[in-house]
Amino acid sequence: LRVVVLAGGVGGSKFTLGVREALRRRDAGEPTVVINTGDDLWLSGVRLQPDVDSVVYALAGVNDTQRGWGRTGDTERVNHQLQAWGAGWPWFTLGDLDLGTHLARTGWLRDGLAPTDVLARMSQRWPLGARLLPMTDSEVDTWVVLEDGSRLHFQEWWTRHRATLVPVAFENPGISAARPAPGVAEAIETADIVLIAPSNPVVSIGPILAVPGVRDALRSTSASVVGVSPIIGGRVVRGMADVCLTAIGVETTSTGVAAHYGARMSDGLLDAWLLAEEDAASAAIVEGLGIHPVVAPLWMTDVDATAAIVEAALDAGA
Ligand code: GDP
Ligand code: FO1
Ligand code: CA
Repeated sequence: LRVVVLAGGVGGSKFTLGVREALRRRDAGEPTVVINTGDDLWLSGVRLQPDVDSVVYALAGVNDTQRGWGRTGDTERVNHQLQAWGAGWPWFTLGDLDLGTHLARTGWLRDGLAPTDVLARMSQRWPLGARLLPMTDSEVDTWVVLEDGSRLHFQEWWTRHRATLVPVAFENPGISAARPAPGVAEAIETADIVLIAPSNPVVSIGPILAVPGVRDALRSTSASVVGVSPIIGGRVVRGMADVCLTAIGVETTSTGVAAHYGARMSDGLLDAWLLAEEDAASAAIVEGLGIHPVVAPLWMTDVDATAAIVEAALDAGA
């Protein structure tokens, strides 16, 4: 079964673990995961790719599940030195093990490898059970526009200010000149099903959809496109997606996000949408949008629970 997942970081990683498990149980091969690179930034001379690293570390089983990012059991000896030099950002932690990743990646980039090839190299270290692709090989970092017109990198807005500065827009400068990374459009066009992970619709899924060519591939593929709500009972499960959704005029509800992605039959993307049991009453609204509603437990409490969500999504897309 040719499954493509559009994913961000923490939510995307958890979901991807469930997709891998569900396909293993069906002996149906490995998923292709298209990962958001809008979180990426240059810091202290190294290139960070937070969502890419979240997915790699989670599939490798070496992710810090408490913090939701970085390596489990990491230390901060080098970070203390960076802070002592006044290098980098005082509010941003670069773990020692994590720095190994950033140094390896930055070295390969300086050798002329594209991010797609860097990720292919990284994927050889552990048996990840999935094919990982960045959404694009161009640098298209996400920047947050504030009410006074000032702008700051998404990572500063989130890690320094915890999304407390009111955003009015999110931008990925240069994305209009970007192209899907090699293999991305083809994977979507030849897929049997495309799953939109319950990631942040604005800063995780949004940049992926904003890469010229991705939306066209999603609209022209014969695959079913099935989305999973990141909102349960009118609330985000974690993070700042509510702040992001409000900034772009989308209500923080399962139906609001479904309407934001839109129905394939009316110039949008979705064939089906998974709503949590807490939102079952809204299924009729989703149906009214021209999107097939599927009510299911949507708490990704562990791999088994997530695999069950994926089974419901695969059945919806069959
Ligand atoms: P980030 O890049 O690290 O912010 O992670 P993502 O964008 O991939 O995922 C963040 C989103 O995942 C948040 O909006 C959460 O609401 C959502 N999320 C996290 N855990 C769960 C869960 O158990 N179930 C569902 N449905 N969504 C979840
Ligand atoms: N998130 C934080 O809240 N504080 C940090 O100091 C921090 C460091 C960090 C280093 C590498 C990396 O790949 C991710 C890191 N994150 C940190 C998470 C990062 O902000 C993620 O982009 C968000 O969690 C959203 O995906
Ligand atoms: Ca992210």
